[in-house]
Amino acid sequence: MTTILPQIASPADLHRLTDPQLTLLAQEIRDELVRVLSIRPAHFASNLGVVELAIALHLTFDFRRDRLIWDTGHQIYPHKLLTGRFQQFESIRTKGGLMGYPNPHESDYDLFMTGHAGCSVSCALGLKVGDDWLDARLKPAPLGQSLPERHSIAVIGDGALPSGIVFEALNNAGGLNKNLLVILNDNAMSICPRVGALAQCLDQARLTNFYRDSKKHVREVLRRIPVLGGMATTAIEQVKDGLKAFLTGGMLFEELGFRYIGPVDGHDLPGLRRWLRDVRNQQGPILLHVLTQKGHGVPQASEDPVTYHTPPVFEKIGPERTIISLKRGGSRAYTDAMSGAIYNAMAEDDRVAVITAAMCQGNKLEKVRADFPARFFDTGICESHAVAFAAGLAKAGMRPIVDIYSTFLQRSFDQIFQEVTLQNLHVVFTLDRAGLTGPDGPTHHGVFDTTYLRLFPNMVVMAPGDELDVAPMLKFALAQDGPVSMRYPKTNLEKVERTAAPLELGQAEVYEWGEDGVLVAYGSLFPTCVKAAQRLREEGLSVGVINARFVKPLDKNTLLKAVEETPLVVTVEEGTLEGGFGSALLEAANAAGLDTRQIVRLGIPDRFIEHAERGELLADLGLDVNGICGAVRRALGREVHPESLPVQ
Ligand SMILES: Cc1ncc(C[n+]2csc(CCOP(=O)(O)OP(=O)(O)O)c2C)c(N)n1
Repeated sequence: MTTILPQIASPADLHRLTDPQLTLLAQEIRDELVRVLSIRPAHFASNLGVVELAIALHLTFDFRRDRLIWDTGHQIYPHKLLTGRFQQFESIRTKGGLMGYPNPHESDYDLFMTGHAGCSVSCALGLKVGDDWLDARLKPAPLGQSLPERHSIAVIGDGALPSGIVFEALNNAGGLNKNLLVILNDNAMSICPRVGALAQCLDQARLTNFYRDSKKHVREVLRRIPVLGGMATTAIEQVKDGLKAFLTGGMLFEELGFRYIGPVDGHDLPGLRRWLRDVRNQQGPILLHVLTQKGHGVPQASEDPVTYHTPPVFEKIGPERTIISLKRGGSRAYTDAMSGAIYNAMAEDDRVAVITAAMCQGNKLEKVRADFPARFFDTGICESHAVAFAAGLAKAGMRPIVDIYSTFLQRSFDQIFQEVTLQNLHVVFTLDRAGLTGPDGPTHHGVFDTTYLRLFPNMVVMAPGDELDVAPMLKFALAQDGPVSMRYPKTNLEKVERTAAPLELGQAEVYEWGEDGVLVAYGSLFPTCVKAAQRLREEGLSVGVINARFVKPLDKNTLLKAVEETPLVVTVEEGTLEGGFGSALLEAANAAGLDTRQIVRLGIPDRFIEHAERGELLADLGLDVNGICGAVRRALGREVHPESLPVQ
C-alpha cells in the first residue's frame, strides 16, 4: 500500500517524516517504479539505485534555490516522484505525459532538458559561478547579514564520468576553487559493465576486502593524528582526506583540486544525510564518492543490471518485488540486421574493427564482442575520442566501423571534420536510431545527421531504404576508399518485395515511375512511400517511387529527370528539413536551372519534437501513408473528402 508517497507534494513535505517513515518512503518509491515500469519500458535499474540519494539530497538542500543536475537524466524518476509529479507518473514516456528525462517545462526542479551524458559538472559549475556573481551584484546583503549561499550539485554516474567533457569541467572547477559539490554515483556499471582505466581506479574502492582493510587502516592512521583547533584542524582534515583518497582510489580527484570524500554507502539514508550535511558546510570543490547498487531492491535487476537498464514490460509478484518474466518481442529490428552485417564483415575481413561508445547492448554487438574481442572496442561514453580513434585505426590500414546512435554522434562533429573527412580516411559510420526515436523524445531523436554529415567534402552519405539494402550497403561502404556513413531507424525491419538493384555509388533505385508525380524516399520511409503510392494508384493517380539511397553524392541524373519530367516530386525523409535530403535536391535542381516549384519536401520541421511512440510522431508530422497521400493530393489539387479515405 502506498501511503506516504502520495502525500509528498513537494520536497518540503519530506521534513515532516520520521526516520522510519523515510525508510518506508524509499520502499514506496521502489514499488511505484516497479508498478509503472512493469507496464511501460523505461530506465529501471538506474532509478532503483538512487532512491536514497534523491531523498537525502532533497532533505539536505533546498532546490528551489540550490541547484541540482542529474547527469544524463535517465535516473531522475525518484526526483520526479519527490517533486510533485507522483500523480502523473504513470504517464511517463507517453504522448503528452511526463518525459523520461529532466524537463524544465514540467517542473522548476528540473533545470536543463538533458539526455546526453557528461555535461552535469559543467552546467553545475556555470550555475555556481553565475549565482555567486549575480547574488553578490544584484542583492547586496543588509549590514551584518549575509545571504545564504546557493549550493550547486552535480550527480554523475561512473559510466558518464570518463566522458572527456567531465574532465574539462573538473579541471576548470579545481582551478576556480568554487564551492561545487560533485557526487559520484558509483554503481560499477555503465549500461554494460564499465570499461577503461578509470573503471579500474574506481574498482579499487569497491574491492571489498581492500576497501574494508583500507577503511580499518585509514581509521587507525587517522586516529593517531591529534585533533587541533582552528586552521590546524582544517589542514589536518585535508591531510586525512588526502590519505583516504590515496587508499581508496580518489587521488585523481585530489590532483584536480577537489577534496575527495568517500566512498560512502549510498543506501544508508541516515548515513548519507550526515555526509551531505557535512559537505554542505565545506569550502571549495568536493567530490563525494557514493557507492550504490544498480537495481537495488529488485533481485533480478540488481543481478542483471544490463537487461534491467531498460527492460521490456514484465510481470511482477509480491512484496519482495520479484519479477516473474520479461515479455520480449520477437520481431527483428534494423539494429539486428546491422549488427549481423557487421559480424559477417568482421568474419570475412580481419582488418574490420567495430567501435561503440558504451552502447554494446543498444547496438546489439554482444556476439561481436564475444567472438572478435581483439577488434571490438568500447570506448565508454566518449564519442569524440571514438571517432578520432577510428581515424587512427584507418590511417594504420584497418577498416573501422563507428557504430553510434545518430544523436550521440553529434558529440564528434569536429572529429568527423578534421580527423576523418579532412584526411579522407576510410572510416565507416553506421548511425543507429536515426530518425524519430519515440518515447525518449527530443534529447534522443536522431534527426540532424543527414544535414551535419552532408556538409563535409569527401563524405559519402547514404541510407538503406529497407531491410534488403542493409547488408549490401555495409559491404559497399567497406569497399570504398574514404569516409562513408549510413543511417537506419529505430524500428522493426520492413521489406519492399522486389529484386533490389545492386548498389552503385551515387545511384538511386527506381522502384517505379509515375505520370502524375514521384515520391523520392531517402531511407527509412521508402516502404511507407510504396504503400502511399499504392493507395494513390487506387485513387487513379499514377505516382512513382524512388529509393534514393544516397544524399551525397546525389543521383542527379535520376532525380533531376524526375523534376524535369513529372509534374510533382515529393521528397520524404525522417530527418530535419533544414539542410536535409529535400534541400539537397532543391540545391541541385536550382544549380541545374530547373523550376523547383513542383518539389515538395516532407520531413521534420524546424522545431524540437516531443516524446511519443514513433508511429504517433510520424502521423502527427504527416510522414505516414495518410500524410504522404494528403501532401500529394494537395500539391496536385486533388483534395479528397476525409470520409472517403480508406481506414489505414
Ligand atoms: C553522450 C551519450 N552517449 C551515450 C548515452 C547512452 N547512455 C545512457 S545512460 C548510459 C550509462 C550511464 O552510466 P552511468 O552514468 O554510470 O549511470 P547509471 O545508469 O549506471 O546509473 C549510457 C551509455 C548517453 N545518454 N549520452
